[in-house]
Amino acid sequence: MLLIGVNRSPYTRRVAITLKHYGLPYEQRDLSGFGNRADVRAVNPLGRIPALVLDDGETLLDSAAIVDHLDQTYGGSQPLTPASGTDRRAVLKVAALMMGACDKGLHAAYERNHHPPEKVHQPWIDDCLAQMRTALSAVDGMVEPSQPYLLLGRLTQADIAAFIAERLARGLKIDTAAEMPRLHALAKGLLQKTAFTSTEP
Ligand SMILES: N[C@@H](CCC(=O)N[C@@H](CS)C(=O)NCC(=O)O)C(=O)O
Repeated sequence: MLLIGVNRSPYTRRVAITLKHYGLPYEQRDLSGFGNRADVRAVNPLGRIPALVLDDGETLLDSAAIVDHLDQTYGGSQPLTPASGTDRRAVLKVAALMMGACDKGLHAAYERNHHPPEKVHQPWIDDCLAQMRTALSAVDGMVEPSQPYLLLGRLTQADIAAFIAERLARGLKIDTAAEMPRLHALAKGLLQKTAFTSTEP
């Protein structure tokens, strides 16, 4: 398999961690959505990373669709997203909150990075970061400090999404150690695992 994207993208890293967790061999092309527009659009007409090119040449787009495929195909009896029922809904809910938090964080970053200074609208940045904070705080409230994982007593896509969102938040100067200390500690613990360490950008 070929993963298109850089791991400093939270969406790409979500896929990279999933591939590593399942022990799947893959190559990676370190392309970024803004830095390598033509190359990325050749793979994904929307111009976004990540994309995953399967061994038969099929290309999957969007981290949610990619991890869904990986969980279904390689998850066996313990997929990172449970196949059905309340456990599946619980994992998908946390993943939705955390991936949405990443979206809001990136909207805030794009406002600053893609506008001339006189056109940057600070209230929009503040609003996006406030939404990111409330989503992170909600998940912080779900962390049981004595447990290494959020749900089901094992690693799930909820943990992976929480991890990448916490990392992005820190990159955006949100002090997660002070504001979301349980989530911060959970992410620190996850970084002991090879799938997380080996995908550091
Ligand atoms: N919903 C998508 C979001 C992907 C996304 O926004 N990727 C960013 C990089 S972090 C990107 O390629 N942005 C370029 C652009 O939107 O033009 C996913 O989960 O894969």
